[in-house]
Amino acid sequence: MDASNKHEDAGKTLEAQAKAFFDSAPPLHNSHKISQDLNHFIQHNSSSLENGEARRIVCVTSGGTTAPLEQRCVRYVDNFSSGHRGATSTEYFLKAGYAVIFLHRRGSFQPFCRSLPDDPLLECFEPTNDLNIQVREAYSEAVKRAYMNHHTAVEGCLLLKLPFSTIFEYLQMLQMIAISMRCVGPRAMFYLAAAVSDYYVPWKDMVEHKIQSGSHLLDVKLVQVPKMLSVLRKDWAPQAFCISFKLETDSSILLNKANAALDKYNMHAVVANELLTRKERVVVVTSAEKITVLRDNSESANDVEDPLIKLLSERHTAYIEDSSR
Ligand code: 9Z3
Repeated sequence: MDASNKHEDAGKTLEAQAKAFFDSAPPLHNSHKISQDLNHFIQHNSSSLENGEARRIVCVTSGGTTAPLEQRCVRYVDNFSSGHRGATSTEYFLKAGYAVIFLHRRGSFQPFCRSLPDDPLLECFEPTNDLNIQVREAYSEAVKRAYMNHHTAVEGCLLLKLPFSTIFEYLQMLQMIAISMRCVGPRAMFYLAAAVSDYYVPWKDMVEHKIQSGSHLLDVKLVQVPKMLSVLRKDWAPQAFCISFKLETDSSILLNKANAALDKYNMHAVVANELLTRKERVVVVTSAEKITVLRDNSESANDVEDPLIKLLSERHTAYIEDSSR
C-alpha cells in the first residue's frame, strides 16, 4: 500500500473501512449453504423449550486466522492459537444448555476430541485377524465418549461447525452469523476467542502467483484489518452479549490492554489471558470488576473453561433479564 492509499484509509470512518474490506474480499465459496445451515440452526433453536423459554445461542470463535500473501496462496502470515480454548469452551457451553455455532480454523482442536491422540485415525484403531478394523482397547472409552457427545450435539442441532482459514473467510462468516443472530436478541452471545490477524494484504494489492525467491529482501506491505468488534456491537448484532479476549505475553500490560479493549469496542466483558498461563488462569474484566478465574487443580480433568463458562453464563442470564425490563 502506498502512502496516499494509507492516508485515504486512515481518513475513512470505520464503517467505510469495513465496507471496503468486504467489497474487496474474495467471495466465500459456499455462502449459500452456510446461510441455509445458519438459518435452519437458528430457527430450530429459537422455538421454546419445555419451560417456555427459548434456548440461548452462542457463537464461539476459535483458532487463528491466516493472512495470505499470494492470491493463489502458497505462503501466509499465521496467528497463534491451537483452538483448545474454543473447543473446550464449546463443550461447557453445550453442558450449560446453549446451542453453539463453532466458527473455527480448519484443522484446529475440535470439541469432544481433546482426549484423543494427535493422529486418532492411525493411533486409535487396529486391524483384526479378518482385516476389519476395531478400536484399540486403550482408547475404547475415549473414542466412544467423543463419538457419542459429538453425535448427540450435531444430530440434536445443538452444534453447528463452520470452518475458516483466512481472515477474509473469518470476517465474512462472522458477519453472516451476527446478522442471522439479530433475531435472537439478547439471548445471543459472542465469545470471540479466535486469534484474528491484525494486519493483512488487501486482495487487490496481492500478487496472483507464488512470490519468487531470489531477492535478498521481501517487501510486503501489510495493512491494518478494520476493527470489526466495534461494527459487530454497533451494527451487526447490537443486542447480543459480547465477550472478547485479550492475549499478551507481558503481564504488566495485560489488564490495561483488556480495559482499553472493553471501552474501545464496547464489549460486555473482556477475558484477559497471558500466553504461558492461559490454561490455568484468566481474568474477566467488566466495567464494574475484575474477576480472576482459576483452574481447579484438585481434579485432574478440570479446565479453567469450566468456571469461566459458569460465570459468563450467569452474567448472560442477568443481561437477558435486564434487557426485558
Ligand atoms: C485468546 O486470547 C485465546 O484465549 C487464545 C487461546 C488464543 C490465547 P488456544 O487456542 O489459545 O487455546 O491455544 N484469543 C484472542 C487472541 C487475540 O488475538 N485477541 C485480540 C487481541 O488480543 C483481540 S481480537 O488484540
